[in-house]
Amino acid sequence: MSENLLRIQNALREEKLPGDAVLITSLVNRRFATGFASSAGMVVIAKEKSWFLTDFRYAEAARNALSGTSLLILQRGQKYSTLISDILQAENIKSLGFEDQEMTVAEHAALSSELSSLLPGGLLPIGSRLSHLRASKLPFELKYMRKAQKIAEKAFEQLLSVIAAGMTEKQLETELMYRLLLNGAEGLSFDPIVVSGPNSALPHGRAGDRVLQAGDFVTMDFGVTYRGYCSDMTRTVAIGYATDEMRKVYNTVLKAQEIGLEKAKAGILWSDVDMAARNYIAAEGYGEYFGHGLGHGLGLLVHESLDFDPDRPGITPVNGVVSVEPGIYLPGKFGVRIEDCVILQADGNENLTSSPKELIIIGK
Ligand SMILES: [Mn+2]
Repeated sequence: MSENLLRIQNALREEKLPGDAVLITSLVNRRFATGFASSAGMVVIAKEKSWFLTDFRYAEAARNALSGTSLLILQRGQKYSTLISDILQAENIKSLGFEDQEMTVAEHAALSSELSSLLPGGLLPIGSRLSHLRASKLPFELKYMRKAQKIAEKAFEQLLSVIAAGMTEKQLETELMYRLLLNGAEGLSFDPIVVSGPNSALPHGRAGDRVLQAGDFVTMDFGVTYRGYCSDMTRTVAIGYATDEMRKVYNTVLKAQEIGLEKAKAGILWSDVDMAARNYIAAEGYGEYFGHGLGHGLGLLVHESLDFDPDRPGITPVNGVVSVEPGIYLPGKFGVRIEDCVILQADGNENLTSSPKELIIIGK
């Protein structure tokens, strides 16, 4: 049985999740609870039992993948609420938690009209409690995230001998995506960012037809999934040469990242880590050019909450995974971002990222 399903059942028993049972409707939390990926389905988790509901398309795969969870297959024309009603009655479930942050108003209205009469204790919103559980990773999850990062790094290492003046951002992006998949990525954690020259001042710009040329910075921000778990990394390289200003900005970002990496650990306020890196960039005169957060949690999603305890907002979790990615973006000129991801531990962190960070000048 899935270890995360047991965590959810413990949370129900300890009343950290409201209700006699919880209904999981989102793709990410279905996968979190069961390890099984499907575009359609629901999971009902009670304190001792659980049920995976899906349709014909996933019946065979779910039967092979799931253990310790009962599988219920929707018949054609049947509604999920019919299967859920059967469970509620058979198991004497009187109150049901639901993912209020992952549901449309219309879906909630339908669920409410179909199930409320069976639930004297009500349909209870669970807020962000499953994302709190997700924030602190289990050993198997960390293993998948290390693997995802290794795949990305291998692709990046290969890409360094491919990048050249004369190719377009789009061509470079294609070369990157090809190598990510060839090296074992299950998928991409997000559409890569490949931006060059003045475009590198756009933190979330997309690759276009611009041709790489000497004197450019090229920023590449990318990640892959492995068994559902995401990696995320950013490197900025120069083409041909780098001016003194480019070197100064690059080294400022690198030093800010080192400050963040030095401070990142579990059990502290993440905002303090952010502030330490930010203060350094401001002291170097670039404060107004670093307008985004220092980092974000990641896991089954590439952007996840780092909060794991509603009573201690902003305090970092043991075995939380977080990016450390300062950047400086000078409009119309260039930008630099450097991103590693680390596993937070009580006494520091484990850096998942080992790709080099000294300034690489391509074709020099
Ligand atoms: Mn990131």
